[in-house]
Amino acid sequence: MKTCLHTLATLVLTLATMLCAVPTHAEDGYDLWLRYHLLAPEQAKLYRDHATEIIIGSATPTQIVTRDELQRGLHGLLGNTLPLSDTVTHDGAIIVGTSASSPLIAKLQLDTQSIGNEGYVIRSVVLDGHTATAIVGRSDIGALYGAFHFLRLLQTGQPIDHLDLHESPRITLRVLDHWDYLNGQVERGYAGTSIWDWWKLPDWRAPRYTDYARANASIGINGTVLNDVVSGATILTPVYLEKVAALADVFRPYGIRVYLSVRFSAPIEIGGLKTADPLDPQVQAWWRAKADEIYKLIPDFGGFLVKADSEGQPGPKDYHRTHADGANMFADVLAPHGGVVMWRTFVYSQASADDRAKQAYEEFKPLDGQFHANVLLQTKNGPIDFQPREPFHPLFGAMPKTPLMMEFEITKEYLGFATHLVYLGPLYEEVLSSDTMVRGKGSTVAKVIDGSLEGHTLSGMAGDANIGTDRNWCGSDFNQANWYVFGRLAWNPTLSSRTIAEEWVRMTFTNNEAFVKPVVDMMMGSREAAVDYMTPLGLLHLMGPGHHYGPAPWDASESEADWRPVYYHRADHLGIGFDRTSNGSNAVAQYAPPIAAQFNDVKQTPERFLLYFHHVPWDYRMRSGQTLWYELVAHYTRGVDDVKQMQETWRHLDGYIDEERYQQVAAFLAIQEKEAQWWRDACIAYFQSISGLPLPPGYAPPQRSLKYYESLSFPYVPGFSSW
Ligand code: GCV
Repeated sequence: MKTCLHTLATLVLTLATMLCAVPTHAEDGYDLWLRYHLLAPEQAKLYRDHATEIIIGSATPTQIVTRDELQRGLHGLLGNTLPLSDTVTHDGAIIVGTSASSPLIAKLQLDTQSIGNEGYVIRSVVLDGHTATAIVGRSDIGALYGAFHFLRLLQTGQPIDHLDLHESPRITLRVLDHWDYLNGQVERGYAGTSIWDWWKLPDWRAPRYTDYARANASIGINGTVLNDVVSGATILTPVYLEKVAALADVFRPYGIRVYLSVRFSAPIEIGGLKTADPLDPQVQAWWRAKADEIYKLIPDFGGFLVKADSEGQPGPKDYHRTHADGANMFADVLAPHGGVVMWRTFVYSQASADDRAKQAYEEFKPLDGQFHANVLLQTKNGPIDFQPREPFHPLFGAMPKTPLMMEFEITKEYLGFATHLVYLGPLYEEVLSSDTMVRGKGSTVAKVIDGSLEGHTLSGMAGDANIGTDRNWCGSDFNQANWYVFGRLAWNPTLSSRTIAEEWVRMTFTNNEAFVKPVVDMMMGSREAAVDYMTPLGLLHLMGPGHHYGPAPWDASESEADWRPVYYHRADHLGIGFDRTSNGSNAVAQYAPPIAAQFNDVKQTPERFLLYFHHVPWDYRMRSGQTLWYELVAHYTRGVDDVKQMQETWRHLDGYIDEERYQQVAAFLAIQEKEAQWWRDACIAYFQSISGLPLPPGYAPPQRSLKYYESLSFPYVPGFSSW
């Protein structure tokens, strides 16, 4: 009888565990990583003693959302609603807030000097004779961030009984840039239309705005630029500013400030002036009045993002002024209100280009020291344009007197749109950990942008968002990881992308080790796979013209030379690659001398950047001993094989997660495989037509003719139209 009962109990426990591990209902991905599903019973049991009641300091809007998030999270994870309390009545209280707002926290006398205004301490304490967990910030926002961290510990199955965590962000401005238009289109958006329902704002504040704010706050994002950098001046009109103010109200409790992209020529377009010259007193007065109007509506408005003198956008050069003249005009009108200017360095003019890669440096480096204190120069991670792989931008480290802000692209404009599984963590990490050598070894890009290398207090990281109206926000479940890793690295750019991937997998899917490990491995290899099947060995910008979908290495149809793939790969019958050495465009000279020397020497250049810096013969001997042609074919082939391997991995994971998300990932991997094959075959067919070389033995020929690949056209690619 005893054995029978024992067997029955084991059966019930196993069944319960299975039910918790494998959701019985379909999921649509809406909850992102804030998916507070019931933990396995044995895990929940461990936590329950440390989560018995919630005590907040005062009922400020931020403390209320903090309390609500804790209640919601703990209810979901542990299955019971935690009572709210004012005093510690028994063991296991969670006390959250600041010492200014909570006498209980004040009593603890925790040292919060080092955590800054947005940091927090999470400490296991004894208070009034009871064990408790204190989540303490110097501001309400710090405490909110701490609460999200505490929930993450439970979501990822970590112990919470002896906590002593101190965290603070290393970067001041952690911002999402939305490339959203007022008509709902999203430039380079692959997840539906804009989540901002401008038409119904300010009266209808969709619940989704709050969920957006929760998701961002959970990873420390504290700013959002609502509109595209090229979206026109209408956003600055009173009708739209009211709508912007409504969004700012929703985001405020979550510590998220609103910013706007502004059009340089707005004083002409909506102000009735004849000029937008930044040194014209009337223009300055117009912007000053506009800034005052905005701050009246939105007292914590963050500031302006500006794309000027770039890709046809108006800017100070129209008036023979410099970028510094332009940026400083905005800086001066924002400074009295505490706002900043994020001035983009993504500039190139086709007229003067001998090498597009050099232009931002050439225009901005001489201006170092001329920008006012509240200007940041927002610089893309690489010198070209968010390619699957580029070396780090030479401006990082080159302007010691100016805060340089990182711009990463989260939306996968050049990396397979929504359907390719490409985790961008390794790309971001590769750039952030690159050594600029400007102040000797260890002068990493991360230290440039967090301000520590040159002692800047203002610092920033922006990510071009991949968010839209799709139910799963990002067009695919795995794309959510790219939003997540961006936020986590903006908080701390030295974190490892693997660690972040693991956190995300556990929170988004399951803690089951049999699932976590292979999925993290798959994510970590996914970016290299995409580089291999799209643009290996330092190639870049081989995508279809304008829309950037699929391969078109043959394309020379674009109006501007440096929008054409042929401009970038420069393949001819002798060899391939862009000579940026001292014999070529000399772009290498923009790097610090030790790096320049390395990139200038074909033998020292890492092979992943080979064709970015060098034009080399097809029979050039690679480190493997094989020819360049052989390696090129091998990389393209490996990329496809890697995707097949990802599919295989995923096939083994059926049953670990809900069917709905499982099936969509499987279907998208099939699309990725098809497109990876297309990329490989089209590129090999084209490069073979140039090199005239036979395929290396053992490598399959392209499935279709070059003519076929060249004939493909795609008039309705998402994320791109003639605007
Ligand atoms: C917002 C690339 C993209 C454009 C984008 C531009 C930029 O050129 O293709 O869509 O425009 O970068 O970052 O300004």
